[in-house]
Amino acid sequence: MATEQELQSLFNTLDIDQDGKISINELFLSPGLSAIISAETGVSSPQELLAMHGDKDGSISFEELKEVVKKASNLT
Ligand SMILES: [Ca+2]
Repeated sequence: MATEQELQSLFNTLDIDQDGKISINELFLSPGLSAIISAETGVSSPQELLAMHGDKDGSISFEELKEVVKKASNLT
C-alpha cells in the first residue's frame, strides 16, 4: 500500500535523468525500488509493468504508474 505522495517519491527516485518518465534502464539501475513498484501494481516484474502499461518507447510516466496502482487498489 502506498499514498500518492509515497508513490511520487518512489517515482522521483527512480527517474534518475528526471525527464518525467521511468525507462527500462532506470528500473534496472534501481532494482530494489522497481521491485516495490512491481509489488504496488500487482505485476510480477517491472519489465512486465513497462510492457503492459508503458509508452511505445518503453517508459512509464507518473500518471500512468498511478493509474496502474489505482487499478490494483493499492493506492490509499
Ligand atoms: Ca527518466
